[in-house]
Amino acid sequence: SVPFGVDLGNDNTVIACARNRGIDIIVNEVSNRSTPSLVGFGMKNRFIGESAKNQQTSNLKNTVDNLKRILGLNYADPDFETEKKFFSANLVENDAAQISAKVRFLAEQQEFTSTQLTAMYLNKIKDITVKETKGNITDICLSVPVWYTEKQRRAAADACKIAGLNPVRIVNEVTAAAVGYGVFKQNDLPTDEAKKVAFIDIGHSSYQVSIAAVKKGELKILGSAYDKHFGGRDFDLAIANHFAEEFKGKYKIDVRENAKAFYRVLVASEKVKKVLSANTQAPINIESVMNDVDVSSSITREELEEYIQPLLNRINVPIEIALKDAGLSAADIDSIEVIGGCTRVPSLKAKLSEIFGKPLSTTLNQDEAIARGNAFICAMHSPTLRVRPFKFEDFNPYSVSYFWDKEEEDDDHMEVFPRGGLFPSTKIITLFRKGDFEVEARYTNKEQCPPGVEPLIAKWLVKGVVPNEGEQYIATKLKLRNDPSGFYTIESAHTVQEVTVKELVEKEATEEGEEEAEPEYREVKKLVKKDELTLEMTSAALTEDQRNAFFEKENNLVIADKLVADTEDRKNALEEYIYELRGKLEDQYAKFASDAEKERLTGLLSKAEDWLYDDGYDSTKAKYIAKYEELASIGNLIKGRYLADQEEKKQAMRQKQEA
Ligand code: ATP
Ligand code: K
Ligand code: MG
Repeated sequence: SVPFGVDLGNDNTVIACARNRGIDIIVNEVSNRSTPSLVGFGMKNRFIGESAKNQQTSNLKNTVDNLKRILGLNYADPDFETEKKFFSANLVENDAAQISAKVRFLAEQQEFTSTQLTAMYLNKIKDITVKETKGNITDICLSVPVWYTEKQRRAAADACKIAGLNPVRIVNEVTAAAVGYGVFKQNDLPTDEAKKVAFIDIGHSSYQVSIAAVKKGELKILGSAYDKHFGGRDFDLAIANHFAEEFKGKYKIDVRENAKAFYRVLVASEKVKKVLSANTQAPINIESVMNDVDVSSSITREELEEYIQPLLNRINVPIEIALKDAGLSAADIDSIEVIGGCTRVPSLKAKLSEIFGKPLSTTLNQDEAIARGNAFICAMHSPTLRVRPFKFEDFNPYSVSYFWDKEEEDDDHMEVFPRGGLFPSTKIITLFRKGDFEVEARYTNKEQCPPGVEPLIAKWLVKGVVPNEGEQYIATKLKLRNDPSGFYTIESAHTVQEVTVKELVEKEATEEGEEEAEPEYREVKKLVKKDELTLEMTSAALTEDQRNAFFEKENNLVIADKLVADTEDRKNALEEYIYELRGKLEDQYAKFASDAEKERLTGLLSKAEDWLYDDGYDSTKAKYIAKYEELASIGNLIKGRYLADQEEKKQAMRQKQEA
């Protein structure tokens, strides 16, 4: 499998693969280095990525964007209240108390869960990569926001699996960029005292900052923080709201009352925002935005700054939290690396620079750094590829405790992975048990987590516990792990028992010539593994059955979409052939067909053309092929004569030259 890294952005997704001794960005079907992150549903097929973006304005209700904001989120989560305003599709609560989109697809109402929607999108991303690399794409390193909870990480992993991908690692976005920095800048990094780097990513929907200690060959994330609702889309909305107000007075229309009109203002606002990153003023013109009214206006950079002031006023907050976690002050930071599309906004850059009292660095490609880091991490996990060794540890953002039914122990729980610890990390605990038992992992403090997060992370039934005869309890060892993907798990469990073993007593080396002393043994008590225990986990992940059902459904949708695309291709080929043959019949083929043939073929061509606009407008792939072949059987006969004549002329010419 080609190491495959995906930066699933809320706005656009970037793909990287490790190839040719380096990391390449994979371009999509229209040669773009990033692909819009959305899925649309139509009468016949789905639209994913570029094609979804192209139909968005005309199919708002059946187009779902902002995928990563609803992935793994509960419908009742207070965050969803904030999110709703960014969606044009109808979002409903599903059986799992999570979010599904209710769309019109294939002429009926259908629902797809946020995990399915993300899987559809990832499957398209995989398809783009397979086409571009011609390689086998199976293993993926997918990045997610640092604020993703266990539930959302599980949903991200499930989405990969439904798309036929094997998530070798789920990694935090900023961490992936930092790893890329550590690897690609290897030779400029110190070997003794670590360089302190602040990595700041402000994208379409959120803002994340991580403080890292980077050395040659290794990296530690010392602190991470975020603002879940701070990104380009908030800027777009602020601009759009300003224009909506202005148009109300100026044109007596309320674009907010019309979803399509407001969406078009939003799209125009994003363009204006981008123009203002390089210019101090930008025009906006939308034809017939609603009620046949054309609107036009303009905005200055100062005005934009005014509208985004509430955001800019809190830009310091995540930085302060992350610095505090890292035990550092702004002055300790050696370098500030900014990434994400939104960091192109001049006022935002100025503010960041002011906070640190230093100019910003742009060593990293702000759009591609995360994807590149992911591809490198995926390559690290590849059994066949050898990459430069690089060690990185991430910051655990939420304290997690494990709970059990108290028996012999003093406590019934333990905080195992505290906030601020590094992961991956392992801790072994011993419990004294009479038989099978349950363990739960829970977030210790709800306040540390985004609001709305349920405390329970996962639970396990530990099976196979049998005390020794005559004993009430047996020591049970659990290997608890905050794994490389940030999941809180129990990796393995076993019981131990005390056995008495004979151990050789080591003696002073005997002098040469002295008689060999008899080996001496003593009896010692030792703890050895008794039984390996089985762990039955209930986590936020889908059950295998659920996942398999989604996987199958997704495969069927892919097959159906492919049939629609192939049918469309065959139809286009037929249409083109009709025009081509008709033209040639009057031109280069004219003298190679008899009048009777011409009449017959012209008749057939007209008939085929009429059919295409009538019964054949929406026909099957087989019928398009059959029609094509019917025409080609006569067309090829005439073409054959024409080609033979061409060949004869060529030969004649050659003979003439040779003579
Ligand atoms: P997220 O990281 O939040 O999931 P994302 O990764 O898709 O989202 P990015 O690709 O980092 O986001 O950035 C996209 C955002 O950057 C969009 O809001 C876009 O309008 C904005 N953007 C892109 N270019 C510019 C520019 N020149 N000036 C201002 N904003 C820009
Ligand atoms: K992006
Ligand atoms: Mg991003």
